[in-house]
Amino acid sequence: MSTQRIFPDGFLWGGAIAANQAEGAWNVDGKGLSTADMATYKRNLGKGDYKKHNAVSDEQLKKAMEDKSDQDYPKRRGIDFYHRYPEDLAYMQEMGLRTLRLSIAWTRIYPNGDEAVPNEAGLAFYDRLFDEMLGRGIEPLVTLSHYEMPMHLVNQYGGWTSREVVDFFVRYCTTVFNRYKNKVKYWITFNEIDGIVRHPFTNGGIVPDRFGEAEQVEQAVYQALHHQFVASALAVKLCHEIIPGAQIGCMLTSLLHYPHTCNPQDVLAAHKNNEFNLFFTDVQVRGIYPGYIQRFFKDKGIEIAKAEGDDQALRKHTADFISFSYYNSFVASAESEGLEKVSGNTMGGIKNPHLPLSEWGWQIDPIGLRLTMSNLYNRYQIPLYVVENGLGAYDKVEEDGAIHDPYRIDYLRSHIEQIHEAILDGVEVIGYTAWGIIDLISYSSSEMEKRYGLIHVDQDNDGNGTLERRRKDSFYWYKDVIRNNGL
Ligand code: BGP
Repeated sequence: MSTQRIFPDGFLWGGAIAANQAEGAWNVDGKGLSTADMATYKRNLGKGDYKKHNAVSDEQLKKAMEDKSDQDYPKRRGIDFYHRYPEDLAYMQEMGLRTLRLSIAWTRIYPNGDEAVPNEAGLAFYDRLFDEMLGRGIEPLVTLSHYEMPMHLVNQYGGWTSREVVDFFVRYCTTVFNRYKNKVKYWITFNEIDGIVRHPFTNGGIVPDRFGEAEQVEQAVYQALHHQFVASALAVKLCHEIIPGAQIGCMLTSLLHYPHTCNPQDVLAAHKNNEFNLFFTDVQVRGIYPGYIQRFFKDKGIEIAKAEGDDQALRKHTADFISFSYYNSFVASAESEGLEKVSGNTMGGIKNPHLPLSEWGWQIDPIGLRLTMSNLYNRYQIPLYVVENGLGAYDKVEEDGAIHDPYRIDYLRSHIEQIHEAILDGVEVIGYTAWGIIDLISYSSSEMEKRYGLIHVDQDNDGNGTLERRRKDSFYWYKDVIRNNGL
């Protein structure tokens, strides 16, 4: 069998970043405060031991809102993409990227979220950015909401628990669709919409302390999620109306679970986790709340308040494609007591003895990507888009300035191989955007030194550094992959 893996013509090779982790310039040109600007870290003992300081109480939020510095808030700094994007895009063009996935910060367009008139300076920034991309032959893939929302909407309305936020989001979408209709043809509604279950504040603007008991938080989370589902459906509708020919997708965190053993109880445990992971695409692609989730709500006493027309909107305005992130896989067991766990990371779970771990304890599993693609495609039969995949690792800059990252090349190569396998199986794939194509602030730990980039950025966890950009070995490797349209 030939080992050469050639991808379909027009396959969109690319990279991915997000506004809140890259732009910085948190208080520039009229930008409002966002939930991402609240994210800080607690430093504990040393390397890799920065602990996320979750915003869960009003007290913590008040402190963060009053703090006007970016000292303890790495996402406020980002990598200064806001000012350095021409240089960054020049590197990406050199690499041959056909697309770049990025997000619009809602707070640049509507600083508070509920204004009647958008902020022109914010709109103008994305005009310049998209023009620069298009001029360099890089197609924008734009996420409307990537882990951030205006803080004002959190404080005045309760984040996505409020129905009114749907209207504000629709206003924001209408504005950006109209403004960028000649520049952006690929859109994504909510980044990792399933994440609200794990991170209510980041994804939903929900401050858990305001709800008291865990059950009430859960009730709030699913109500907020319903509002996001509806907002996503309305964004699909608007996008199709305003930008003929555009494609707009949903976005899922792939959380593939394997059974710990062939004991049917373990198989069932894995099945349930996998089914739950697909609940989010069932709503956004099939347009229904599936039976298994209705049962889950019933068992938990969760009741979703729906407005007239919600069910119809969900059913009618489904996603054009499914985009997803894939980093690792998991293990499920009916009885997890006594089993070895993966530690030192935010993903957690039972250890899979067959898989190596990243430096952050994420289980590296390329075949899991193929399985994910097969599962999604067989279930929904619409195109897939791999919009996040990559390895977070410590990198070392050698004296001559070189950065040798064979571990990252291995990771990317082995995952791209599996995408190719899926394509041979008939799975339709629009493209692949490697996460953190340029080093940026980690979402989960707010660290800078958890690096995903193929382009290095000289900045440490505390914000020290020249911000100078450098090509890593993986840069040259990916450039070859793209030039050859495959491996
Ligand atoms: C996804 C997010 C990204 C990104 C990535 C890597 O969940 O959509 O924003 O950061 O994970 O995660 P981390 O930065 O925590 O390593």
